[in-house]
Amino acid sequence: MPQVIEQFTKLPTALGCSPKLRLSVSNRVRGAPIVNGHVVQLSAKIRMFVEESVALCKPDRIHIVDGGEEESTILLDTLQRLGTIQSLPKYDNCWLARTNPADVARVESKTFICTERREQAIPTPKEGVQGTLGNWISPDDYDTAIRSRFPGCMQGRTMYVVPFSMGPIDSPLSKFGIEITDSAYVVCSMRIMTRMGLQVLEKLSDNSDFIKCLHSVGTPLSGKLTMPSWPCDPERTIILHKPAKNEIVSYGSGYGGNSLLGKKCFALRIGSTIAQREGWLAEHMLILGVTDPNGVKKYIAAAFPSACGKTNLAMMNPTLPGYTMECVGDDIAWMKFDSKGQLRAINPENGFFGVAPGTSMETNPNAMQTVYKNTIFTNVATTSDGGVFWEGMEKEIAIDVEITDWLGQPWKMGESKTPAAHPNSRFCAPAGQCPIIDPAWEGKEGVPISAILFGGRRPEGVPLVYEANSWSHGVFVGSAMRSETTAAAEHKGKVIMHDPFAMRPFFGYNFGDYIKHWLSMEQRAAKVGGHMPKIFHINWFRKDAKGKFLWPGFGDNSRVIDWVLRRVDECDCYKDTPIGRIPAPGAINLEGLSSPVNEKELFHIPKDFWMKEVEDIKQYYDNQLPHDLPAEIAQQLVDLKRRLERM
Ligand code: OXD
Ligand code: MN
Repeated sequence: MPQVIEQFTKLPTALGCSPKLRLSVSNRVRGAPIVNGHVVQLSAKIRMFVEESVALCKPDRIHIVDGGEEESTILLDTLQRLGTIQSLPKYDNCWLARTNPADVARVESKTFICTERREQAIPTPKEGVQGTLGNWISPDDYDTAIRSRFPGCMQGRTMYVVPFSMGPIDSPLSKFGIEITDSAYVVCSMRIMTRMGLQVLEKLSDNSDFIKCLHSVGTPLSGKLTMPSWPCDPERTIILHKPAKNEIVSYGSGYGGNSLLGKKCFALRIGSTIAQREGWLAEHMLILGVTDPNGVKKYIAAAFPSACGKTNLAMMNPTLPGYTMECVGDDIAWMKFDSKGQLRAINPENGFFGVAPGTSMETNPNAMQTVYKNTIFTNVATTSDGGVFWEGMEKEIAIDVEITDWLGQPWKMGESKTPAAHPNSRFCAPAGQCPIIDPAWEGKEGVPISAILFGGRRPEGVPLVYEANSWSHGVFVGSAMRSETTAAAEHKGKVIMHDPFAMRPFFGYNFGDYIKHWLSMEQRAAKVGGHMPKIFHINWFRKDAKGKFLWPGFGDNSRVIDWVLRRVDECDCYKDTPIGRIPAPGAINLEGLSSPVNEKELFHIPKDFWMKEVEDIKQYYDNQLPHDLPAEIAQQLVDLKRRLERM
């Protein structure tokens, strides 16, 4: 529904500078009045960024985001009046946003990395083959893309200046950013997903560098008196990254991954390029703390492609008696060696931007308990008692409630043919509300990582778990990862896609160089007297001949984690196979499982399947990385084939 023009927000000017100084300096940038905050709060570098952005985007007014409660209330109120969000009275401070149906997911085809030379950003595929490891844009085209979209794009609207930190503000592993955006939805979501506001401005007051993030939904008002409730410009959406300048520019989409620029754009794409330069890892990984029955605590990091149950694993309630699991993060890990050579991880985020469908009291009670306060839902269905609904919650709503689908249409369980919630609908909730949040989740030094897990949805052939024989074998396993596709991006249908390191949509630089960087970590660790964690591959999704899952999953995945951690302690509970080490018969603790599992089938390694897998991986490397594959990884594939032939 079209609504009234965006509000001129009247907020108390935030403190942080002397009142005298504030009075003596005009509170405008290039003529645009600052309606919240004061120009003297901006460091010279931030001010220059704001000036350039104002000159380009021509907003009517500027709002320097302070991150406070009062500001949040006013912004939510503004969004409500615009019709962008509606309140969910069943819960405490929860909101639902319904997007334009053309703006519902990350758009990988419109996401680019800008470097001088193409091969710095993406591998050169074999001639005639379409590259699938990211998109490159030249500096000239980058400038043209901006010039043809941004001039005047914020006319009639408010430009928000969002200072944010990826990682706990005082951690040496954290990095700061400034997101300039014309979306109040983005500001409210960034408040949940990052540490946002005046503390960050204070940190940057020494004029230190930050990641520049410029975002516009691309809907200037220019004379119009109304604005759509979900402003966007899907036809011209583009998401640009320039690692050499630590710069992100996003236009046309208000949806999460495209507009909350701290997440995929900064923490992964730009983050991975910084990590390569500085010798650490920025990864698409959850971080989980595991305490065993003896009270010994270890942390694992795990990479899964989007919507493969990462959030469920990150918040698992273990079924194995005596175990406790605690969540540090569900999506991204930044990992660096400490002075003793121990790899330590922080979760750079402050919230969860989780896929809603499939999340329920059965599959992830901790997530469900996290989302019923201070949460912004996007594209889920609503219930007539003021709550939310999505596929998977069928047993959790009263029978007599009426459901309205994500498009605002009446929806009937068992009758309607379309999903009630969009398959990529989300909850955006503060991580600190998770009942099993790890006590060390905001620790400055990060948590020590003992094991790295790779995984994916593999209905056939891939065992429940196997361990890599060495660091370089593990890196090979990560590079060869494949999974059934999901709804998190624009792909259609279920196909098994290569998603190396679960990073395919998120590499900030050439994947061949990324593999080399991973390989180099072993030597870096050795130099400071440390060693790399063991690497494992897991697959909760193997099916039997009738298409039934062979493994119960969820809390019972703790049984696999138990084996993984015993292997970290070098327990002799494994069996060598051509693909790696699998649990010795009986080594996985299956006691107390609600129904028996077919261990033999779960760990069966069919030679034909794996010979075909080797061929597929070879073809993938030949097609996608004909010039960029490190020799060590090519050798790993040759060795795997040789081991399989001897089977
Ligand atoms: C996500 C994704 O949103 O991986 O986390 O797509
Ligand atoms: Mn993700």
